[in-house]
Amino acid sequence: ENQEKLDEFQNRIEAGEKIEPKDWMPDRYRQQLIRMMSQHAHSEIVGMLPEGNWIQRAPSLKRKLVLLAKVQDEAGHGLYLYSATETLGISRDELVDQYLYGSAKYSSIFNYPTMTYADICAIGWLVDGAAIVNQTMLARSSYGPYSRANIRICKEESFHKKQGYEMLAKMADGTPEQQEMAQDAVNRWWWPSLMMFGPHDSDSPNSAELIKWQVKLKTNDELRQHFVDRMVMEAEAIGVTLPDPNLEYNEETGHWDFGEIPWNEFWNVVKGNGIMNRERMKARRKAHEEGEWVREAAAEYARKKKLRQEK
Ligand code: FAQ
Repeated sequence: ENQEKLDEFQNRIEAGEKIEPKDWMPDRYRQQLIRMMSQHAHSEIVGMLPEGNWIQRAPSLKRKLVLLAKVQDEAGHGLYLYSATETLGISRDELVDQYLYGSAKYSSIFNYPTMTYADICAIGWLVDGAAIVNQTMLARSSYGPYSRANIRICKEESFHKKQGYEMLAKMADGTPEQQEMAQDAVNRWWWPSLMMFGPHDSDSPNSAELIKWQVKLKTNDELRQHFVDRMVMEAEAIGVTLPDPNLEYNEETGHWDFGEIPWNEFWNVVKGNGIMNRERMKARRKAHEEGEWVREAAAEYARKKKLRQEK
């Protein structure tokens, strides 16, 4: 690639301009975006499973409506993100194929089981909370379509987080059994939510390049620290405890220090060996395969409609 073009591209990035689909971009920028945006899209789609598991067992009509709306929003996020990824010159079929039958990743967090209804509360608070921290940053990303998709996603995620936090607060203020359920869910989801931000910066091969191109504006560790600082306050406000004996306010840095993340567990999940990895993939493949007739019918309808219009 010609150095002049690369320099011009870098200057545009540094001037804060958005890169749009028809603009020139380095191949590597395109490949990195396809990797990251499709991983994000797949995560939204697979992320419907842990919560979908509880729609039929929601404790009240109100909770059921809220959860239905939330899960439906995740589907919408997946669809905007697939469309945004397609602007980079890859088809939806290829993306789905890489995800269901190839080696594309999705977020580690969705490979944990949802054991009680309190898990739905903890997911809203912690998982959507982590997603907002990450995606508010991505809403300023240099690639226009990704940035705009994240602006919309964050608006919806804020509602998701609020509903989770509100439910968890209610449980934490409920009967002793409810309090125990709330605390147990927080204990199980805390460390996996910290892992959502990815490996430490020193072990993150993609960060330097993504930051140079302002696809990411902050590093994995910076975002994780921001999340911890915020969650410590929010946990205290509703009377739940974060399961880390090493959490301690550091006067010098002005941040909360925290204990060692179980990285072995993280890499094990990323490699496909988490508790729910196999089941999640099986459910997604089944849905895709059983939905084939719907895709065929839609394509056939589109073909006939076009023929009619041409007459
Ligand atoms: N899980 O070099 P880095 C949601 C992989 S939120 C699995 O640091 P990078 C909302 C990484 O891909 C969740 N794999 O990578 C919701 C790379 O492998 P590769 C989705 C992970 O890109 C809430 C390798 O490790 N959000 O869905 C993870 O600089 C509730 C080395 O890592 C996004 O995807 C992980 N946690 O930083 C839905 C946001 N972390 O690909 C339903 C967009 C790292 O080279 C219910 N993505 N890996 O083979 C990002 O911000 C970034 O891609 C990171 C990783 C931060 C995930």
